[in-house]
Amino acid sequence: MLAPAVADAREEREEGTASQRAAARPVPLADRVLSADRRSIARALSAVERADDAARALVAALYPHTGRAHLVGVTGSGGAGKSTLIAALAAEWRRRNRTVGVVAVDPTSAASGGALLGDRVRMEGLLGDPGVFVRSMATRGAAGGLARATLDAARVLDAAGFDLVVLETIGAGQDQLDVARAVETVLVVEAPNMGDDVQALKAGLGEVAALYVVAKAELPGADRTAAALRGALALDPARDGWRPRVLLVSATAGTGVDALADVIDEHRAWLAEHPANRQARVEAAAAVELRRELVDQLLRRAAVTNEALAAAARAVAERELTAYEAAARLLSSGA
Ligand SMILES: Nc1nc2c(ncn2[C@@H]2O[C@H](COP(=O)(O)OP(=O)(O)OP(=O)(O)O)[C@@H](O)[C@H]2O)c(=O)[nH]1
Ligand SMILES: [Mg+2]
Repeated sequence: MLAPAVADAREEREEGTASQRAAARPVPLADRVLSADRRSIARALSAVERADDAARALVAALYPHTGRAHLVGVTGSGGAGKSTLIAALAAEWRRRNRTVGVVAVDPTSAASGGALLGDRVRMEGLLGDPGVFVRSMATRGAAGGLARATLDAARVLDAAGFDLVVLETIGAGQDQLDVARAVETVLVVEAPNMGDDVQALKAGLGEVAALYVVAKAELPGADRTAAALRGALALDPARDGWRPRVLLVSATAGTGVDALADVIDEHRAWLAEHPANRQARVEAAAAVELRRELVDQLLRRAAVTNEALAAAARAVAERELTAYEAAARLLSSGA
């Protein structure tokens, strides 16, 4: 991600100092996040990554102070150019005097190690900027799952007052889709000639994507990829009145970034002009999140372990039990 190694190392160091000071300065962490104290933001993000009880209380305290930031989801397959694009966008937003928080979710951490060095160089100009906060989260196996950790991290940055909060997620799994549904503006990044231009639409992202970016647009094939996307979108009309856009951006050549920033603003303005639309979306996302938490809490209350769940799934797969029977047994046995 955008120099996560650098950003994390720095924030973690600062975090250590903050906890040493905590005893002398007993201001609740939530209050310090609200006053945009960077060390406290870093601590809060670590807490939501751990997803422990303290994190629940923290997020509850911050929650009434969220909803101001423009939440932007950036998704697409590995290596499509998401992080580089976000770095370029962040620089553009800073030129427009807007502050930016970024959360990059990396469920496959080790795999993208190669991109980190380059990102570090690209992000150098932003690293000392108090108007930018970058955090990468390796949420593989995070308690409570990727979607919760990601959305809670966004809430921390929202409450801390960042104007834009960008969530970078890879691919189109259920968790990523849940994240995409919960943000306001979803941007799908495609690289030229990846051969899967229409995959994003098939994977369900078409339902939520406000815009498609063909990244690395200076490379040959970018126009064809854009044309293929436009063709696919023409067959897949806007569901809610907003017609998804296709933009060509080369982050390295610096072309198309300002136009992209404009369209992201335009989308938010459109949402504001269509409050019923926006409300339906917010409520749908809340329902998804609530259902996930309910399942989580019910499983915990019934003391259903992952092992018991796996064993029950095997029994269902082997046709020893129907899923209905297996669920009833798990709930009654407290396995
Ligand atoms: N030619 C060209 N290369 C680019 C551009 N943007 C990114 N790249 C390169 O594409 C590779 C992947 O870029 P990233 O920004 O790390 O892509 P990503 O989608 O964030 O990757 P993951 O987070 O690992 O999924 C890197 O080697 C970048 O230098 C661009 O505009 N033009
Ligand atoms: Mg990335």
